[in-house]
Amino acid sequence: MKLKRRWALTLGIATALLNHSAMANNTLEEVMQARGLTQKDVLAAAKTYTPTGGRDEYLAFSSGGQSGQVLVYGIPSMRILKYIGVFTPEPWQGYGFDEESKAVLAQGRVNGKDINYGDAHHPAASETAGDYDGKYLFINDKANPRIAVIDLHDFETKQIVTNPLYKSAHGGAFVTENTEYVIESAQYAAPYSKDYVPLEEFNDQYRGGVTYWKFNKEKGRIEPENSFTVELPPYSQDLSDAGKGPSSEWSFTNSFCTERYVGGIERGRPPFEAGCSAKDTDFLQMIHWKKAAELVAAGKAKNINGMNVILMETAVAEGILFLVPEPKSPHGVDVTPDGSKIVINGKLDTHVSVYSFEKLMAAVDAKKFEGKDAYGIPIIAMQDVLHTQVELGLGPLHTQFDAKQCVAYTSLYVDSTIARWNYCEGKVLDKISIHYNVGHLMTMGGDTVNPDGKYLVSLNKLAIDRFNPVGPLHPQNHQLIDISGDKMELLYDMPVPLGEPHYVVAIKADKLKPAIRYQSGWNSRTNQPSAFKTRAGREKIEVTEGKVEVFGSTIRSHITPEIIEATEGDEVIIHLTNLERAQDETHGFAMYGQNVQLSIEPGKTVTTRFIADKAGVYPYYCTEFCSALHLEMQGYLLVKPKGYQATVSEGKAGAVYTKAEYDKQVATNIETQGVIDSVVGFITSQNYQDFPPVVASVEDATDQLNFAKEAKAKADAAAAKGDWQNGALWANQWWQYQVKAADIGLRAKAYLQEHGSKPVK
Ligand code: CUK
Ligand code: CUA
Repeated sequence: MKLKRRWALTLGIATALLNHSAMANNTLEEVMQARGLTQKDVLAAAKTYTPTGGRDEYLAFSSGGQSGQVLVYGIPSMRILKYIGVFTPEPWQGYGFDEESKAVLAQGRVNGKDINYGDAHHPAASETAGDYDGKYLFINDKANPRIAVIDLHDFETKQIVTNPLYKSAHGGAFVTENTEYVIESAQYAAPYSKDYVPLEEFNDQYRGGVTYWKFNKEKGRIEPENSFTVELPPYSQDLSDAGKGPSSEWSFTNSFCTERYVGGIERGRPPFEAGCSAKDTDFLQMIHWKKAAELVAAGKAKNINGMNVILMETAVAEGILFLVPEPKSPHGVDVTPDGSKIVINGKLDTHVSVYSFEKLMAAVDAKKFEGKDAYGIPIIAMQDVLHTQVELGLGPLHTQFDAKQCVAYTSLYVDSTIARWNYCEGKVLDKISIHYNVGHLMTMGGDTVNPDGKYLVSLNKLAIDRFNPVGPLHPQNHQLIDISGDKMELLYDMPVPLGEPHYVVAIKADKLKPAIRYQSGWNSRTNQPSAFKTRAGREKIEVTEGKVEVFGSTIRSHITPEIIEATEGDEVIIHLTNLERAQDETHGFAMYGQNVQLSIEPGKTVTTRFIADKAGVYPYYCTEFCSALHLEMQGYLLVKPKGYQATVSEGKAGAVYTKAEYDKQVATNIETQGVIDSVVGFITSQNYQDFPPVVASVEDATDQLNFAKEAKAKADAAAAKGDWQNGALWANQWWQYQVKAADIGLRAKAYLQEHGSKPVK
């Protein structure tokens, strides 16, 4: 509907411009009237509409909330481009179905248990010098304290690390200025040990913390052995942010429930929510991570559950950990682009508080503290470091920044508004209503040293009446807002039908360099050549006692092998390599009754493994409509009962062919060859070498034509012997290869025509 509407609008705009009375029944005015659109609506449509083949300026990477996935969409079109399976199996991508990706998910086991979801909150884009470099994305799982690494070269999850200390983790993922570390802080305090510890020992045995996961940029992997945690009191750590510029060696983490209140109405105690917001202030926890890393290197950390831990005692003695009171139950903590200020959003306060990093350092240097907490951590007085406090409205949650100097945007959850304000001068500039109850908000590059401004996305918790009703569970609503002018303007509502996204980051599209194929025979999860890769014509099946191992391939429109035989109880292992080079020629592989669903992108090698524990017939086929003969891309796994003796001879299967059918097929093939010759003639008459996708297609088509030649030779040989059965079958196979070659060739031809190829002399 949306697309149609937009087409109609564009047609309307074009018509109005050209003033074509011949198209009078489709003028912009008429469409606007028929659909009840205002001028403002049409302007908003024109600002977001992206014509066919058009590209977005930004790619947004949104948390998929409880779906444990990441969503990718374009800005300003708000078109969804991809879901990336992260903490959760995702069948389309074969994620959690092939052995290679199962190995990634297995890294996320908690106490040996598979966890099949994640509560994804905060994606973070890798940075170089404080700006997105478009290489990696990280995201946390709050429920099962984990961090995942996604490679933006192929938009796949490569690694999951599980925090061995925490039982939940909210304040991640946030990266330091050069992605030296990925920050993950705890949330609900719990003992570091896996043992039972009674709640009565909360103050002494329960702990929080901030973990700094060391990231190896060259390898694209987190190194747990080089990572460390700074132990914190059992305050509920909330959001974090890494410093920038002058503050880049520090990180900041909010907290709530510094009352250390333990609820339990079952025990006759007032509930958590009452006891956890009793005090007027909670604590901002600031950590000198650079110095903390030096302490770890100097052997001052203790190994707990395999993690380097700097105990609070050490952190205090070494002067790397400080507390600053902040208005009660704060939520987001956001460092300004220049790194000079820290904005604290007070969930239960109508103000945002802006702390000065310079003042913080002055207090640290002068050792000017107003006291210590129960764990001996020095407390810096709020009034000593406050730059300003600004009254914005009810429920300020998160802040992001504009390209314009000193301009920030803060989400107001209770008020359902977004405030634009000046954090240098401490004044409100503009407000816009959103629908409804915004959590995070995001401006383009809004958490980097170099925000672009331009657009703002409001991640609304409730959608209530915005969309067609779809039952009691509503989608979330991401609202796109134009922030380029003096007044913020709402442009678009995008329903998000997949969990509750918490945060999203938008990377300028030209910073991303995604691949279109893998090197042939690639294990994408380890980023290495697969030990199980197969080249064309080298496919094989190895049968050993109790095991059938297939080294197969897929290429339009054929799965090799077409028949796999096993005996009941055998372990069946199937490795498949997609031999295609052409863009977007992914093949799938699904099999009846075995929970097998693979996605094999060009060049990829994947493996499935299962026990054929029941005798029977198991058809398999390709699940991507890859060519005109996609439906014929099929085969059978035949699982024979133990000790099975054949009673039917092979020859009885299928139809019987005659000379007439052989002749008819050959005539068809000659005609088809005519079509191929004309396509090849066109392509080679053009400067096709200048178009890499076409070069790849030509290679693929040449392969198919070579296969066709081999099949033709077999057909000829059979015919020469008067064997019309095999003659007709091989003639048909020859035609199959021709069809594939023609299909690839026609796409290449279309590509050249669309991309303005030129004749070569
Ligand atoms: S949290 Cu969800 S709205 Cu996890 Cu960053 Cu604030
Ligand atoms: Cu391959 Cu359909």
